[in-house]
Amino acid sequence: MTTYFPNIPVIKYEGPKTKNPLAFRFYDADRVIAGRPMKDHLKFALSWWHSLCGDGSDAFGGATMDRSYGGLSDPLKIEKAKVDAGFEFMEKLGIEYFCFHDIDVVPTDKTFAETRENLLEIVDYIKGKMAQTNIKCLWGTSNYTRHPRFMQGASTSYNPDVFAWAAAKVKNTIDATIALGGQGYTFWSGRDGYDTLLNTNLELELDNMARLMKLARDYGRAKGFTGDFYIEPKPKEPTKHQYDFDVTTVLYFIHKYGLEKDFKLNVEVNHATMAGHTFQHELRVARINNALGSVDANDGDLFLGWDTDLFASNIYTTTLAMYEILKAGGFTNGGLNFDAKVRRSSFDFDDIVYGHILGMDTYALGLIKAQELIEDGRIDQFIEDRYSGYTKGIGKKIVDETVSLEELEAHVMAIGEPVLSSGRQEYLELVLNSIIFS
Ligand code: XUL
Ligand code: CO
Repeated sequence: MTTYFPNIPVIKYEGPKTKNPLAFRFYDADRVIAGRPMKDHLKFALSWWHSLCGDGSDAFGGATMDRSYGGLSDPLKIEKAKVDAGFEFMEKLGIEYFCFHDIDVVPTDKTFAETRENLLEIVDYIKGKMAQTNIKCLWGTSNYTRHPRFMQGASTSYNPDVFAWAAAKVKNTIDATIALGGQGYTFWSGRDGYDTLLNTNLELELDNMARLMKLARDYGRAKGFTGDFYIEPKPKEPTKHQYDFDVTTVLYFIHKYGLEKDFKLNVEVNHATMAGHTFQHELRVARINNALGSVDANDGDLFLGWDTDLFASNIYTTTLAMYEILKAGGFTNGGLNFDAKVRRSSFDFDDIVYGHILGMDTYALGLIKAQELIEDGRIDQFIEDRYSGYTKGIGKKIVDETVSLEELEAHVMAIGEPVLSSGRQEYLELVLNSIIFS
């Protein structure tokens, strides 16, 4: 059998002290943390697009990576080789899920009817591989950035024929996702946004964006899809103002259009920082609204500022992220999808392996540290104590909404100036450091 990663053995846990680059330092799949094995907390997923399709090209230059899979030229053979390579990769790394776009798995230069046929053929091929492994589909999505017909948006295009194209693609991708047993379908807005309001009917575009989501929901449910629909926030790129700006904006949208029973958030690290938020902020907002669905696990480069999709290497980010995910009760249908790519200069196939080992270890250590943070309890206790005024007296009346403005005025006259206590940020950062570095 052809191997695409001949230098790569099955990657095993060897512990933090190992010097073996092809081993995990922290990811120990079956180690139980807070009552569940690490692999169930983390639910790592391969992103088909970055790892199997990405060729290193960027806005400034062409491909640096050979993705012909051994010099193949027949497009369908390449797609099948990608499946073979992807499954070999996932088995060697112990990754149990994958995410895909429609255009990641089929040749992209065909008619709509040919593309649909190809999709059915490749889905069957993937199903065959799935039957021999325990690898599952986390979620599917449709791409509407690549083709020029979507240059002015997909469901938000001024042109209803473009809306129809977007809808037809969504239908086929939902069919493929259901066929693969996927438990999620993600909407990432592509070019749904605007560059200037001088040519844009903002109200109609947002209404239409919701209309396609309602059609997708009704179609998916009618076809027996029981998983979650996700919306993935992103503030900009490629448009100046993407409609799914951040978690708060998407929550407003979900509620305005009555989508809250079926739609959750797929929160991406790099998109959070592009919106001027920490990843923890975005996860917290999703969590307190019971809308945390899944995560695109990457990292941004704060100096560059654009969507760099780096593999995660920042333990602070992953510790505070896993803290939010643990507090949310963990993933149900969602997981950690590596929407991350190796740098353009890391052009060997083996670099994708190092990227995933880095990302998996960074999230595994984040999980370990997040659980230590929770068990340590000092930060949670600090917050509980800080707000304890709301559990008694006038504070409780405010929370219970049994107080009037007159009563609050009388309270002020009785107490004079409030007695404040320190927010202790530096102390809390010291506690966080002491846990991360212990
Ligand atoms: C785009 C992005 C996509 C989505 C899936 O910035 O993050 O990879 O995650 O379409
Ligand atoms: Co993403």
